[in-house]
Amino acid sequence: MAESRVLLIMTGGTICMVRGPNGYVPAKGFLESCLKPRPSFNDGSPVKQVPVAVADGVTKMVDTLRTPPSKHSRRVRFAALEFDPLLDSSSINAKGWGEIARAIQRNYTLFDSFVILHGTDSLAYTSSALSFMINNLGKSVILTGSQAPMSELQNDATDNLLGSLIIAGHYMIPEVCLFFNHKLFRGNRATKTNAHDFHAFTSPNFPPLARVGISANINWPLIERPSTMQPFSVQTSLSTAHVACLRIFPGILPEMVRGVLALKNLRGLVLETFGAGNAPEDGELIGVLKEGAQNGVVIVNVTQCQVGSVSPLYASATSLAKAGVVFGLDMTSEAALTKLSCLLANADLSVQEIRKEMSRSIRGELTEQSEIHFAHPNSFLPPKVSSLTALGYAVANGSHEEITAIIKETKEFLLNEFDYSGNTPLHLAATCANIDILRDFLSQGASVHLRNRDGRTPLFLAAEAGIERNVELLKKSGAHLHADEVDLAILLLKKAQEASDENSDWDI
Ligand code: ASN
Repeated sequence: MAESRVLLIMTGGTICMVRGPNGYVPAKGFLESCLKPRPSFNDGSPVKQVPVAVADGVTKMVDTLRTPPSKHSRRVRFAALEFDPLLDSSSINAKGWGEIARAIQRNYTLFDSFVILHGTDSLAYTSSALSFMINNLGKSVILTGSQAPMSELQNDATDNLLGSLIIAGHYMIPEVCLFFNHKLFRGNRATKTNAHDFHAFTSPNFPPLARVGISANINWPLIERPSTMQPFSVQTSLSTAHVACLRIFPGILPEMVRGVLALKNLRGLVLETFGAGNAPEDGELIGVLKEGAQNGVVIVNVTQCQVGSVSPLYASATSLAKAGVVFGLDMTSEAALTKLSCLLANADLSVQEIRKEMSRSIRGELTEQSEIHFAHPNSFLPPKVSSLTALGYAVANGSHEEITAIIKETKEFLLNEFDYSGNTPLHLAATCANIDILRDFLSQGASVHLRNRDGRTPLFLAAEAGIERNVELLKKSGAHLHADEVDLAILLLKKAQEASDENSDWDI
């Protein structure tokens, strides 16, 4: 039966806490003490160990657990990597975000996807930060936590973790996501809006990417996919020490803003304004902001309202823009602050370039004005299956023109769908002599990590077919052999070697 491999990265938070004399504290050994005794996380199969990269160049064999089969006849095998010390998330900072990013990077080729367990207080900051720190993500990274610990009888930890594992183990959603209370949100769109209920997070300006009930309902058209043929990489440093966040309020004094802008080393400021981006029409206040912008501070305007965008609707917002304050449109403060910290840490970007990027969507974190579409009332979706089949034939015929026409006509994203034989279009293109088809699929965001019915990646098929150019292109786009394929590849290589040795004996 099919099995996915997921790495749980435990950073702390309520989900792993137990009662102590002074209140809840994080407890070590979550897998062993909380998950092993629970049948939904442990099907009771014999212990199996898998390699986990625990530090640079250091890999350790660790115990795993496996879930019972899902509705899709798939089991999810998972190992856990625990941070030391475990944190209440109110204490996390850029150093912790760097550690999470590095843990994903080290284990990227060893696992199908990643679930990060984290406290809820700063969860939206961490999920936003990671979305900007990770480039060309091809696998799912899902952050979750809980409002009540798994050690309590009534908790939301079981549902949140199981839902995250099910999504991570079944679907290739190449985004940093936040899963909570049956909903999967884009990580940089979510915000904590409730300190008490299980319904702790919302995504005010963007619909959930998925809802999980009896079955999972993924909103595929919303999923962002990498469209550059670059392998996965991470940026592990952030300039959080050079940014600040300031909330405008009635009666705010220009000297208060001046005080913040005068902070030594300040390079970025997120200004939380009223409504559609307004601040008091106070000449001195605007002058202070203008001076800050002229001194090179990137000042970004986001709204204090949960729903809606900053726009030049009112003269007040326009005055701020004229003073050099950048519109952050409908970004959350969490997204604005972490994006700014990430961009400021990139020495290749000028202040001007950073300002431009802050109004542009780089990870789906804001809605650019041009993205607001209205659905055509008569729009008609052709059946996915027939399009996929037609696409399969076109790839087999090497007919690039036909492929372009099918993709253009089909409203749904076809490239990560499995056809009747269990292959995605990328699997078919991997063994096709026309490399332009492969290049085209990759540049449209086809996932290099999906495995076909036999558990093979497109890279494996290209190598097996001996098409070197396709192998190189897939590798350049971040493809690697899945852990299960490596042993088989070694075996095949050995066999091929033996066969060629036999042939050469015979020749002699
Ligand atoms: N203080 C906890 C944390 O953020 C809150 C939680 O996880 N529910 O670590």
